[in-house]
Amino acid sequence: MNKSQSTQIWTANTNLPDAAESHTLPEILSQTGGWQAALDRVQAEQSALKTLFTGGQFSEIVVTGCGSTYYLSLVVAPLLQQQLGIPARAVPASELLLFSQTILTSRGKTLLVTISRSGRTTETIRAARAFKANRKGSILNIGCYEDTELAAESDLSIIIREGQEQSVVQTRSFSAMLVAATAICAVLGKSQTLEAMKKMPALGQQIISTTQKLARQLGQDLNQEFGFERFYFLGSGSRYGLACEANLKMKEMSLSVSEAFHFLEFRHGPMSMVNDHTLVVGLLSETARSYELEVLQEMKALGGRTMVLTNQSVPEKSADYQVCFNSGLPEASQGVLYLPFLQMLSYYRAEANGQNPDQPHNLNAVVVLGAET
Ligand code: F1P
Repeated sequence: MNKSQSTQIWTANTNLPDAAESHTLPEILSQTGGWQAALDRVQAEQSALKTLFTGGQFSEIVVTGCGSTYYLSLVVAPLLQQQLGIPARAVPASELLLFSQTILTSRGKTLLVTISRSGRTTETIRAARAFKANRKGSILNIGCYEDTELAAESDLSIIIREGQEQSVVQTRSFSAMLVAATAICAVLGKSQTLEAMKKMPALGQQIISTTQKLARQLGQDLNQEFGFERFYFLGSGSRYGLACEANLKMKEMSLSVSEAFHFLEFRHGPMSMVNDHTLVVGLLSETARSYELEVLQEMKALGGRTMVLTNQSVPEKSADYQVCFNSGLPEASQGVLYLPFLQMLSYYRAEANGQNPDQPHNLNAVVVLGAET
């Protein structure tokens, strides 16, 4: 594919052979099983969720996690506020643990939503314990493992075992927990989208099978055709959390230079980094689509190559490449559809960089700290 080629909407149905025996790629390719399990789990817990939420009379919601699950919190908090009409914010568990007075108000009760694949991350456990000891409200936990220290602190746990994975990097777990959180928003917000969400696993599988080739092409940057050296992920609203997660995947798996920004923020300085070895990946919204497309057109004019992930296709002048969902889902439920391509992009970049995405440089699956000082 040469530089002059315009926007590609990839529909080719290709299941590329797994180039290297790894956990990460099979986990990415099989993730929609976890989506279905998440929907089933939330469906089964609807009454417990409604009892917890209505019983609590919460004046605010705080969503927390660490690393990937903090970024997942950044996706979920805007959805909760939008659908439930009460203030909701996302904070890293370390901030909630160490600076709770800057986060929790003394007025009213707080619903704390903890998100943790393992349920064993020390900061998240300690933050939940302190929240509980200070009788600040109730705790709703979302994770992938039963009977954990975090679950023991929680009033209700939504656990998706099918999200469990061998790889250190979160892929299948992240998307399963996001589907669960999105479904919880629908249940508590009394919207009808839970029924509409039932088509998500099939949609996700279709996205995976039709975009794997593009992800490999761009990720591996075959023959240095594009010579990508920098990756920027842009997202507005709840998609900013997805941009942060995509950035983390690119870093964790491939050790590439990458950053995430709110879409329009990119103009305010960071775009100085754009050159013809840059890929700017826009996670397009429906709400701010026209503003976001303008940013991408400007980045193309600066020499960057651009790619959009979008629910409706975009004009060719706005992007060199696009992945189009055509989901028929409301914007608030589309978040998980962005993930498979972004995960595959980082996986293939890692392969090209000779990195082992199963066991990223310097990282462990769970951060367990020593005794409290
Ligand atoms: C969170 C965590 C992240 C890290 C990586 C592995 O663990 O350790 O900090 O970025 O994604 O997971 P958990 O609390 O979700 O189990």
